[in-house]
Amino acid sequence: RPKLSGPKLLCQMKENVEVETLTSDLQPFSSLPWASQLPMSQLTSDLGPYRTCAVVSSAGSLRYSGLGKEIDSHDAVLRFNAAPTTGFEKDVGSKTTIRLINSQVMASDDHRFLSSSLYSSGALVAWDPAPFSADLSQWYNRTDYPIFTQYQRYRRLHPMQPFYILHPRFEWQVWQRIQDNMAEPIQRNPPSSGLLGTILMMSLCEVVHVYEFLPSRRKTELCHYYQRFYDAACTLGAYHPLLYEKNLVKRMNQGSDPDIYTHGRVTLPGFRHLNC
Ligand code: NCC
Repeated sequence: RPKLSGPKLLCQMKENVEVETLTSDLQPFSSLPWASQLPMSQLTSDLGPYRTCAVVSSAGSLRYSGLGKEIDSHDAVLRFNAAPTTGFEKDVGSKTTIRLINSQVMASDDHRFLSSSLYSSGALVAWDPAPFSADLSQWYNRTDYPIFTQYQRYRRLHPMQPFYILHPRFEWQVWQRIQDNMAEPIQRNPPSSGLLGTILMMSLCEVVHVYEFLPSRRKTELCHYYQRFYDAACTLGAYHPLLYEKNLVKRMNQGSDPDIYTHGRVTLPGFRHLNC
């Protein structure tokens, strides 16, 4: 299979991937008693468009980066899971426009999802590793973690905060883009939150800067900038096809290599203004 160049890869992504979220009128959810807790419209019609956006990976290499001001200067900032800003403003900034969380975070006691104020700024977007077929009824009855019960509980406590759930089709469309651009078969596990969030922001923004997804010279085995835990698998991947995701992002990058090396910064175009 011929290796697609950056511009072709970007166009393939734009044409084959659609950020889709669950809405209250979607079957089988529409016939459930709690359907009205789901948003009436799509995330992409409610949020943005933004001019500049920052995606902040949770990588340990953000520690001592001093990137906080630069990150906050964007019109919108996306963060992941339980990644905090308090106490780390100098390195990661303090603005949170969107927080993308996996269903494990919503379910585990450690993250105090229902009670911590960490999750209360900006819009929330949740996802769950659904079966490959992405059949909604099948998924609903067998989610990886109890995403739907936790969603209902959270909505009751914070009814005014925008909160979306990604359609599993989206995660598998992104997965297919990775697989179609790799010579070898990759594991059938969904992409990491990092890549899902990056594609999400490319759908809402004119320019997207992704920080420390492709590691800079600060590359470290420290897993997260906010925790004293060391594991190289956080950067290289185990469950997620993370190394392949990074390969793909490297090929789509429109910024320079020194930008990666010194700032851990990748520059990606938004889909809207991309000429294909
Ligand atoms: O670690 P996690 O991801 O929350 O990180 C968010 C995204 O940042 C990128 N990253 C992170 C660390 C690192 N050293 N390098 C990186 O590039 C990745 O793109 C990552 O997706 C997830 O994807 O949702 C993940 O979630 C954690 C965990 O569930 C949450 O942090 C909550 O504790 C997963 N860890 C485990 O299951 C143990 C991780 O595999 C993926």
